[in-house]
Amino acid sequence: MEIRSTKFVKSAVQPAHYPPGDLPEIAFAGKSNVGKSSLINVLVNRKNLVRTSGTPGRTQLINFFEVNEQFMLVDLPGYGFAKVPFAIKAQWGPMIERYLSGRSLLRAVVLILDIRRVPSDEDRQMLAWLQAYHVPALIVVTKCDKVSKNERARQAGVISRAMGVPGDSLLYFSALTKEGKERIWQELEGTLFRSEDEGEAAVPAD
Ligand SMILES: Nc1nc2c(ncn2[C@@H]2O[C@H](COP(=O)(O)OP(=O)(O)OP(=O)(O)O)[C@@H](O)[C@H]2O)c(=O)[nH]1
Ligand SMILES: [Mg+2]
Repeated sequence: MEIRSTKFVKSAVQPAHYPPGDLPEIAFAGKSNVGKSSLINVLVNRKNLVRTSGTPGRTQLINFFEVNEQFMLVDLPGYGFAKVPFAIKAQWGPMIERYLSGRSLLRAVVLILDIRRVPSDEDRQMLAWLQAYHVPALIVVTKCDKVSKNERARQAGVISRAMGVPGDSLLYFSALTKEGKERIWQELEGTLFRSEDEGEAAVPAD
């Protein structure tokens, strides 16, 4: 993917505040501090388009970023961080669920998991939501620079079993080494630019 332009468009909580227009969207979801914002920055070759932080729970709104005036990348607030104030946590579920269930421009969600962790109930809940709303999910396992090849293979088994997905459907990534970046773009481009009527080509006209 050649990145020609990127810009922050806006933050939103409610549908009325989502950006107008008709650009297709890819959203990024995952536990707080898992590396969602870092993944977006690597994908668009920017160090700081999206703010990253050592403090979990930094991203608390839905943030929309426009790429190449062609599509949007959407950074969703992370879940599962205990120290986020109650009022924000209470707002989180409805905010995310409204977006996932009602955003017709949403083409896919990248669900990000930490290679070192066993997926949580919230990770599984997120995948279940996506399946319930028929949103294609791409599972990216990140922070791969932090484990050995053996550990990676072991964790791949743990993660695929916990999520109930085939092991070979997981994509591996590291924001540090940028491993996996091109592969993730290939998947995203396929989702973003697949023509509307593809798949119907084999059906006879009459
Ligand atoms: N070693 C390593 N560190 C990473 C990687 N990805 C992210 N980090 C670090 O993990 C921390 C959190 O990264 P963010 O990208 O801010 O995570 P986030 O999921 O957007 O966090 P919230 O917005 O708070 O939910 C930062 O200190 C990053 O530098 C990675 O692939 N490898
Ligand atoms: Mg973030």
